[in-house]
Amino acid sequence: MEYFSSCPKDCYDSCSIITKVEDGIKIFGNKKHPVTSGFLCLKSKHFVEAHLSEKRLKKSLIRIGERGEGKFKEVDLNDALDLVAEKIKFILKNYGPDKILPVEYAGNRGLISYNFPQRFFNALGTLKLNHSVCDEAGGYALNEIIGTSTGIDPDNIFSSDLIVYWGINPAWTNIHGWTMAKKSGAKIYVVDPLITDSARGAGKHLKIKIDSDIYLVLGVLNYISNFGYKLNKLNQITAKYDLGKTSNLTGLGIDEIKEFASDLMNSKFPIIHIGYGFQRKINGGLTVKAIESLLIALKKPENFIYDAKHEIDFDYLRNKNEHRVLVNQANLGRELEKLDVKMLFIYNTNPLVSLPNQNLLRKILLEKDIFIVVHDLFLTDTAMFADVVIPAASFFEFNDLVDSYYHDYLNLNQKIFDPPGDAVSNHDLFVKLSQKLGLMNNELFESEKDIISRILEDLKVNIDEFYKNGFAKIERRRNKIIVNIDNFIDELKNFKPENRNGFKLLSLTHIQGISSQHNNLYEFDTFVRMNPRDAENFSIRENDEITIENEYGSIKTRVKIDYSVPEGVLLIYKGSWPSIYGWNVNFITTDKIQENYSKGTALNSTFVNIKV
Ligand SMILES: Nc1nc2c(c(=O)[nH]1)N[C@H]1C(S)=C(S)[C@@H](COP(=O)(O)OP(=O)(O)OC[C@H]3O[C@@H](n4cnc5c(=O)[nH]c(N)nc54)[C@H](O)[C@@H]3O)O[C@H]1N2
Ligand SMILES: Nc1nc2c(c(=O)[nH]1)N[C@H]1C(S)=C(S)[C@@H](COP(=O)(O)OP(=O)(O)OC[C@H]3O[C@@H](n4cnc5c(=O)[nH]c(N)nc54)[C@H](O)[C@@H]3O)O[C@H]1N2
Ligand SMILES: [Mo]
Repeated sequence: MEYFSSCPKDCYDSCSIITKVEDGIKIFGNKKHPVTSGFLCLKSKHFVEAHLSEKRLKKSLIRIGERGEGKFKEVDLNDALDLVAEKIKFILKNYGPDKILPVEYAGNRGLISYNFPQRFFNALGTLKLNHSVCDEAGGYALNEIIGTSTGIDPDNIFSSDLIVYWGINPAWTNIHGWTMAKKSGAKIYVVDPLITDSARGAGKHLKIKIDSDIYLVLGVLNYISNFGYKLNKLNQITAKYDLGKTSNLTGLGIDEIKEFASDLMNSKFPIIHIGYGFQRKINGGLTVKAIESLLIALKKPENFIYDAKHEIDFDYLRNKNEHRVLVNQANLGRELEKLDVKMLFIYNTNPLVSLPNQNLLRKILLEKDIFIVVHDLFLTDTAMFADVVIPAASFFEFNDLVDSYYHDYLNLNQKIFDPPGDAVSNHDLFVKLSQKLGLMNNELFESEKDIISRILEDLKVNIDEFYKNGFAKIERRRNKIIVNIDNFIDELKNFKPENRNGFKLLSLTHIQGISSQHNNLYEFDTFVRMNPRDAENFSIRENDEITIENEYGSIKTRVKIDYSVPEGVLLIYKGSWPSIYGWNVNFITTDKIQENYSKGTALNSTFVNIKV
């Protein structure tokens, strides 16, 4: 039998998958899907393995040991939900709904899996998480400077003659977009201080000094102003950045900068794909504005890719409640320190791996009297801290629709198997909880099937085609572009580059994992990578164990000497599970936030020292 699945992971590509169930389960990329185009990425290697894994949770767990110790007893789902419902009722009665915080994110981006649970929390009027650990700052920046963060449809890549990947490693994180770009025949630039696989595969790698992107933009703006591409209000600032000065500040050659600027001016259809990893810095939002200002000067402000919104009725999916108070995700430990929260309800996310400043977050969870519920497929580090753990279904076990923040195809995800044991989908969990709480609102009980029909009807999707192909193209939500560079100019005037002693620590995305997911199923890369010159200066050899420390904490790990990492920078991949490897990079990442950019994370603005 063949089914349509859809990758629901937090990734640009949102692939349409053909799942064949004969002797076992095999997955393939849907050949008809224009972005998936018949192949799947390396991380999909673990999807079937994760679904079938012996490590999957099949029973609910109730804590019997100390918090974090990982000692639980197995109970029936019904008993676990009774306990959770009683606790919620108690908190509602004695303290009020604003003492309950759902902590959730994009572990499953299915329209139902991601949004339906919010109907429950909206009905109760609980606190709400401000999702700020990923792309928030850059999105906010784009909205401020041009009124939208939704750029152009990547189907346009085939019409482009110049594609700039700025602060993104698409050969790893957006492999289908990268493949499209390579096929298009366009000249490809990668702007990155590291020699990534994308940099290796690009026509031109601008190996910029770390955190010097704003200078590159100012230098290019200065140069192209000679050819009539001007942002008049910026002239006073850009005038100071001639080619010589820009070359010094960025480490790029004068000819390289000139060639880049000329290519941008001469291109009929340039596209700049602005990445996510590099905007997780103190000046991240501002850098995104700077890159966009280049497109404004070129009179092509819409020619970027960042994220995408579609004409999907999210208010219907979540049943909006505008009165919920926001709690920031990127510095959750500090937020919980201030607030008197009584319950965390955690699903679709693994905060005790993924959030910065783990030492503080864990300390608060150990010290404060907070009841913790976790719904997950595995006994993650977060689940180890729970009072109640509920087993979750895999995406082969429920019906859903999956959109993309990159392309414009909505994918079908069909239920193929029943969940094992007591595992429940996000949808079914919140239906059951609503029943237990005696809630009456109809929207809390709407079936998967009805929600899917309503969304497809709303979007005017041709149903026959959709079920024949497994996907449909839908409308991108377009806001009018309204250029406003006034704030940007003020910020540039006050801009200070980050300067501190020690190494800059980048924690980046690995090709094989998907954030922390599946890192319990294979040997995760736990090396710290450093430049050979730095290693020599500290007399460090390959595989030596070193201590990396700062004001947030310290970790010990082994070194890989790697010339693709620039001097003065250390690189660790995100996502290792402390319960398996004893540490994770977030024990030393900063929980500083970009205050004026919707409190977006600055975790890649971490400075560390090393001890040999
Ligand atoms: N295989 C795989 N794909 C994924 C994911 C995954 O876990 N695995 N995760 C998904 C998610 S959640 C996200 S957010 C995206 C992230 O996708 P990306 O943004 O591609 O990921 P990062 O590796 O965090 O950062 C990208 C690049 O920014 C560069 N960079 C760092 N500092 C600077 C700088 O000062 N200037 C410039 N120009 N560049 C700099 C880094 O060297 C790095 O190569 O990927 C998604 N796709
Ligand atoms: N140091 C450092 N930290 C980072 C980053 C970095 O670059 N460096 N990147 C940040 C970024 S970009 C992101 S997006 C975040 C991601 O961080 P998280 O939001 O923690 O994402 P995942 O690690 O993918 O964890 C998702 C969890 O959801 C579970 N899950 C999957 N499907 C379902 C489901 O259907 N139902 C339920 N209930 N659970 C499910 C998975 O098993 C997994 O435990 O990490 C951030 N943290
Ligand atoms: Mo992300």
